Amino acid sequence: NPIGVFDSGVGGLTVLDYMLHQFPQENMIYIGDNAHCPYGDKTKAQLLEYTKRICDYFVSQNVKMIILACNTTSANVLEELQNLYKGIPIVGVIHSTVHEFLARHHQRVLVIATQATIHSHKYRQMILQYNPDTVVYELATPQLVPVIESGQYKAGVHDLLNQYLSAYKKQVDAIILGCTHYPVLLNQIQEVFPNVDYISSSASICQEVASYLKNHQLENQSSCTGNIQIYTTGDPQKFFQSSYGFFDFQNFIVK
Ligand code: DGN
Repeated sequence: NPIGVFDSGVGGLTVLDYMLHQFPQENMIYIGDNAHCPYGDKTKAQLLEYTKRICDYFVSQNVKMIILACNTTSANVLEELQNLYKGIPIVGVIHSTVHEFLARHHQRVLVIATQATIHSHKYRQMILQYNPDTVVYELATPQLVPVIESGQYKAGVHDLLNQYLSAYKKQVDAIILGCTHYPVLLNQIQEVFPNVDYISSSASICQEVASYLKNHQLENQSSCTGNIQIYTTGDPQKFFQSSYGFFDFQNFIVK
């Protein structure tokens, strides 16, 4: 059975990319919900409506696990989805990202994410629950997802990043990229804000997925390469163009 992976758009491809490397034999279905992108300014009710539609589709495809490759939904509707789809394990990205952050023993951190993720304060709450002495700054950076989805992020993004981040220089020793779109801009972010450690919410999920598959004996034992299907609820051509340059589609067809 496949693993279902979804995001509001192309951002979750940064998660899929890690998953393809770590689990090359697994079948996966990716959905970018571009018809409703960005998710960052949506209400909880809207997020639940959109994500239920995607999960219903995954159920019809008999997925063995669902990955919310999206911080916004991981922060706002994860528990609701887990309660609605009890038979299927549903995993978000925030828990594993916080876990990775704590393992690096930093004192002061800046979390950048969408408005809906920042307003949930999930990162702050979870970090402080484990390590109450950490200084956690939270910053909504709502203009980044539209810039990344437009595919036009090479020009002008430096100024935008500077506006967002300059006040935090010398204040933190780590930055959490709390949106799965943001690794696309990692080089540009590092130029504006060098000499800190970066923790990406796209990288850390694989460990959690690996343990789950192993513990529940759900690993695909086949030695074949997995079957990957990539769908968007928006315009496939635009989806392909937005991700051109950071995701290698190889032989995948976007539908
Ligand atoms: N990639 C989504 C996240 O990690 O929150 C971004 C959501 C959006 O569409 N703004």
